[in-house]
Parts: sequence; structure tokens; C-alpha cells
Amino acid sequence: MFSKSLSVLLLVYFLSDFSIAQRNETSLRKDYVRVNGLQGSYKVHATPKTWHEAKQVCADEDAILFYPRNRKEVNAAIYFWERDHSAPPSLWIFVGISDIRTEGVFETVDGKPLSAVFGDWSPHQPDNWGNEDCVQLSFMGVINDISCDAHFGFMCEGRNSSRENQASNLDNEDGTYKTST
Ligand SMILES: [Ca+2]
Ligand SMILES: [Ca+2]
Repeated sequence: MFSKSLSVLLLVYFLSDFSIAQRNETSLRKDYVRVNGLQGSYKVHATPKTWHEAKQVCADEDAILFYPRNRKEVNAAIYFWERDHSAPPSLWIFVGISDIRTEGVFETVDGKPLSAVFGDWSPHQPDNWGNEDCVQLSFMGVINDISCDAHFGFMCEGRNSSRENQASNLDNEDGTYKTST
């Protein structure tokens, strides 16, 4: 546990060195920010909502309820919360993954199987305890199934197919970092 905590802290430290790209596209709201090396534009919603409410808030902003595709996007989420909200490592947020359609079959809000995205479960999860169909992410870097009617903060992500002009500080899919040369 100690080494995991330490690695999260180190990754947050490294991420804090990232430049936030000012976005120019007209397709997303100005309050979404990009991180060099990541695909999307992100916005933190700190006010706790139910999973369905959170999904709707993002849809209303022409975005989707954020889910991490890999470890580096987990780190990006931690970075955004730390930057704006001093989020403790114990924080959980809702992410855009559920097994609402078919019990036990988790998929993203845009239809990807869990196997295609970040899927590091907390120990003994998912357990569907009392019928849990929505997924939350811990800033310790694990996910858990939880009631969709619980209330948590969340992030929205605007996905942009254009990856030009994005630096590659975070190039490795496993979330490790290339050293500058
Ligand atoms: Ca379930
Ligand atoms: Ca659970």
C-alpha cells in the first residue's frame, strides 16, 4: 500500500509539471482544458451527483462522463482534482462505466467493454453488493462498483480526434513517463 501511495504522489508531482494547453476548438466549452499528451479535454464537477445525473450533466455540455482508458488518464484525473480541489487520496469519483445493461458485464458510456479501458478493481470487487451497477474510481487508482444512486463528484471529457500539436510527456500506455532528452 505504501509503494502504491508513493507512486501516486510521484505521478501527481510529475503531472504537475504538465503544460495545460489552451483550447481553441469551438466544439467544446471554454471551461474544458486539455493536457498535453492526452486525447481529451476535461472538466471537474466537484458537486456530488448520482451517476445518471452526472452522465446528463456531461451530455448537456456535449461531453461524456469521464472514464480512464489507461493508467495515465487516472493520473490526469488526479492531477485535475489536486490542482483545483486539494483532493485527498481517499477520494472516489463516478466514472462512465456501468453494468446497467447486463449484470456483471461492465461497459463504458460509449459502449466499450471494460477490457478495452482501465479496469483495475479494488480487492474483492466488483461484488454487486445490494445491487451496484455503477463504477467509481479511487484516487488510489482502483475502481469499485457502487449504487448508481450514491452521490459523488465526477469529470466530463470532451473527446477530440485531433491530436496535432499535443506534446508527448505521457507517451507510455502504462502511465510511465519518458524522460526528456
Ligand atoms: Ca452490478
Ligand atoms: Ca462494490
